[in-house]
Amino acid sequence: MAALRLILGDQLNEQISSLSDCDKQNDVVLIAEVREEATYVKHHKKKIVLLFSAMRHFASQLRDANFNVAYRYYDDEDNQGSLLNEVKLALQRHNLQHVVATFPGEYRLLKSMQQWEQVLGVSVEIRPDDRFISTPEQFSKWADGRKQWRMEYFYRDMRRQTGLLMEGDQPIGGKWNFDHDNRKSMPSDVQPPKPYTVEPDEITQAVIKLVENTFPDHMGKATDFSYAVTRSQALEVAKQFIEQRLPNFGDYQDAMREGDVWLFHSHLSFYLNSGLLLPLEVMQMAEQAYFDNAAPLNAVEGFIRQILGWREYVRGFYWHCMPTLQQDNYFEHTRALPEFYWTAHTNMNCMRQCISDTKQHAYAHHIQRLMVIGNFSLLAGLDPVAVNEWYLLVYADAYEWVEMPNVSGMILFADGGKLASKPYVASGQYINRMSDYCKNCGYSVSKKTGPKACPFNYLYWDFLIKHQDKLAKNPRMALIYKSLGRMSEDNIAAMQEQAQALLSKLDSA
Ligand code: FAD
Ligand code: DLZ
Ligand code: SF4
Repeated sequence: MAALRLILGDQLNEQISSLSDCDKQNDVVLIAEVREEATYVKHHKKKIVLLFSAMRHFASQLRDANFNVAYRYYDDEDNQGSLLNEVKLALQRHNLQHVVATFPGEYRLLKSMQQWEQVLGVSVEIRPDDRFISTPEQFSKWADGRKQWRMEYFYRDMRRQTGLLMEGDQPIGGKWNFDHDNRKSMPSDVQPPKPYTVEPDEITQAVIKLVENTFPDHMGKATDFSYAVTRSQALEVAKQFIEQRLPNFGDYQDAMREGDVWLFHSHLSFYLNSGLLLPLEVMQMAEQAYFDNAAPLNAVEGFIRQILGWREYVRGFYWHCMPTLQQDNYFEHTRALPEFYWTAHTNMNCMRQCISDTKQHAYAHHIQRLMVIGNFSLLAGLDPVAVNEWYLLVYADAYEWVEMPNVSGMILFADGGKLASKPYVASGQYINRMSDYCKNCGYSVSKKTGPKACPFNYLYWDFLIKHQDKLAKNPRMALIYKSLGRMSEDNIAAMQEQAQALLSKLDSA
């Protein structure tokens, strides 16, 4: 039976399962820019440019390969505004009775697609998304059999399954994990290479105009957009990463530097998550660099761990824990986001830098997301729903399957410790060790109380005191609570008072 083949904005790859047996003569491939997907949160302008431009380029790539493509532009007069209604219209126009789609990346969309058979009166086949190495069922089976879901053990299974960096059933180098050699701070004379940029072509320029005019109140600017929008450009980003950055990836994975958001990271999440690149091919490129002696094992293993470990793990975690994950709020936090999450106007230089980078690029690297913005979000008791919404809209690589486990699980501990064995909280000392932010800050990182004291310091201790009932029994927190026990009552009272004053100021602003 001839079929309508639906390709979502984050499924832009010719190998996607919904295209696998496409009849180029009779089937129609639908790609649709729609208001519902572009506005269910106010995505950063660069994220919309990235997707719409990549969708338009992908449609043209499919046409060149003789697929019959129905492309729906955002400003088509009869644009239906939602995927459901675009599918409905395409079925009518092309007289089709069957839809083939690939499993989407968000729960809300899956639930909607699961109703389509009933609503549209046609057959709808939702195929697995085999760009991922593991399946949601595989994760659930793995998780159901154990008390703790530690990424490390899931990752080892993935290494065995793929054979990546394996010698028989043993890890190459005799260890699964080289983190001990990683995570150095970055000396000031180390100069990361310049990031790859692409001059916008006519298609991208038209999208930039559309986005600036249509979404004026969304975050950021579209006019200085320079990301890859085709598979060949994305492959060039990957190639340059492997050649220029991968050798230092492990060493400086956790480092932060004022004025440089790109450092030695890969910047591949935009392309992995939208389909322009496939995770397995990128990991194989990195593994080959190790075999060619072009990158050391600590860097290559560290990079592969991020994709084969974390990326696969969070996707399995998301589907296993939804829909309850979106309501989880272990610490019962309810504070609204401070205004500076939108403006970056704050005296805390680390927050100012990380939020400015985010606004400018729709990107921040992992440690900025985790140990600066994430750390503050937990210490300040921000509402998990509001924090999730912020992270989903500000980053160009954000889709709920990857954003929500990182936010509710990794940074907020809102899941009560299913993903992380302890909350990722730290005082200003950590930020000072891993960055140069504190040098240009109005606060003093060495002070715990007083007008110049670093807010991360007193918020950190205040958080630990407030949540002692929930955290003190955790063996991984024992040392910290021991230090707290050695502090004088006066010192504790002063920090609590100062934390309360700052939090009240946030509430009243
Ligand atoms: P690199 O540092 O070069 O890492 C290589 C790849 O590993 C990334 O491209 C990504 O695909 C994968 N990866 C690394 N860490 C993670 C992780 N924790 N979870 C899943 N994949 C990972 N990543 C997203 O892709 N989308 C998100 O919406 C997102 N939200 C995040 C929110 C928070 C609070 C935190 C702490 C992390 C989030 N991450 C998210 C994970 C990570 O920060 C980004 O994948 C990474 O910064 C992307 O930049 P990069 O491609 O240069 O990554
Ligand atoms: C993120 C996004 C945006 C901004 N716009 C579209 C769109 O117009 N059409 C589309 O098919 N997909 C879009 N997407 C990606 C979807 O939101 C994504 O497929 C779901 O969130 C599931 O991951
Ligand atoms: Fe951030 Fe504190 Fe350092 Fe200022 S002193 S940059 S607030 S950690």
